[in-house]
Amino acid sequence: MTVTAKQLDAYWMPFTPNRDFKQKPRIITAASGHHYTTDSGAQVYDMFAGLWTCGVGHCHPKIVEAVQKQVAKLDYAMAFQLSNNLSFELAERVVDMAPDGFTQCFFTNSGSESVDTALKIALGFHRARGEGNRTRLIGRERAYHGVNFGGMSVGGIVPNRKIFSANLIPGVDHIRATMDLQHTAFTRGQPEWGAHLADDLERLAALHDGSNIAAVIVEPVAGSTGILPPPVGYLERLREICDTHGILLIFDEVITAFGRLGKPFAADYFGVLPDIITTAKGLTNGVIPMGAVIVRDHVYDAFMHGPDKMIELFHGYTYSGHPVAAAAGLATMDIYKEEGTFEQATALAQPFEDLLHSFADHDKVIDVRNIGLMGAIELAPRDGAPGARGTEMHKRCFWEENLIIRNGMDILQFSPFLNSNIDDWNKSFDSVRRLLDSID
Ligand code: PXG
Ligand code: PLP
Repeated sequence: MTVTAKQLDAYWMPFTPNRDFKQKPRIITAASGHHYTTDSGAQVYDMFAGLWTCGVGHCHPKIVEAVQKQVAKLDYAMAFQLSNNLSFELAERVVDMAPDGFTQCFFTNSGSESVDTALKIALGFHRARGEGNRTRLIGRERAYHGVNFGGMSVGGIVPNRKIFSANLIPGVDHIRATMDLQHTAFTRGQPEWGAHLADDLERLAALHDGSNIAAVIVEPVAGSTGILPPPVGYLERLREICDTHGILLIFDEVITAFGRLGKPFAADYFGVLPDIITTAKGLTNGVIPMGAVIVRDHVYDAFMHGPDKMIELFHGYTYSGHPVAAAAGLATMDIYKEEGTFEQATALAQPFEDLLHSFADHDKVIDVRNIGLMGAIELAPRDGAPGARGTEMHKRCFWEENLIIRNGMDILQFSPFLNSNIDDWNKSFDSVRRLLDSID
């Protein structure tokens, strides 16, 4: 092992059972293309593309070169009242790729920061237009919007909120999650059932009066809570209700942006236009931390009033628009275009769906869900031990099959590369089946 006991002890790992992990650590020391190398030299196939991050594969030579060059040329430049050329170049590329009408981009360093930035922009937008009473924020149950206080508050994951219950930001409500296995189990793509759940927003608008609501934030496809594609008509209905009441619609596209559904954004895929889009992950292929909040012109324009020598939005990060991250982002945008990454992802969606749904009749499987290159196989929990079966699958895939899959409790999740080889998938799903047959 490359890591000493003292080193292992020193690192408090994120979203990981530390004591269990440190008994038998799973440590990656290198990566190339679609494989990791472990500290014992094993080649492991990555069926999660990093953590939804590395769509075009690991250590893509074009990104590596861009980062190496940039770090030697301009390592950092003050981000407030000064900037670097690459941040502007990347902003232009991102808004050009975004749906029509998206005209500005604010840089952050992660999805969590993008979400909190978007919520602050929404509140500032209404205040700037003289509607400072619009302060309520609406999230959804079973949503993940990162771990900062705003995102956690609009999020809907109980363990993430539990110990902070008294400190979540005030004035937040949640609409219901869109999934109900009784109606939706084993659906391929978007379920027919569930558009009516968007009417929860109408109910909250009636309760609070719509004129007090600033924004609604949803993941177009809920990702980390187990791949929940939106019911047919659901996002359209949300948009409609937002329009009726003057509420801003925020799509949290930290996972879905940059090709995961075979389009630049989920907004393109579903043909529904939000007012604000949050991104991270695929913006730089995960190589350097970076996120972006993309807004439509009316949102930016609302801030561009008042004394023109004054800061319009009192918000920003030391590393907003970091030049090395921007270099990674620019190289990533080049690759998406030159390699036709989104077209590759589109072509892979059907074979991916078919492979996933070949598990539908397995006796341990209670649901299979998929859209684009996001997929989940939900296992029946073991009696009295929810999550145990899923966690065992994750660990045994790694140790016995040299394969990375992710589990959220008993939901096995798959986020393959946008430029995957189907042969690798066939092997990977054979591995999953072998283990699923053999575990309790
Ligand atoms: N919003 C969404 C929709 C996300 O998926 C975040 C915000 C937060 O991003 P950062 O960069 O702050 O982590 C995310 C992140 C999983 C998993 O298990 C998903 C995420 C992160 C970690 C694990 O699916 N998504
Ligand atoms: N805390 C302190 C003491 C700081 O000086 C700063 C930034 O200057 C921050 C937090 C915020 O850091 P960042 O801009 O990297 O988010």
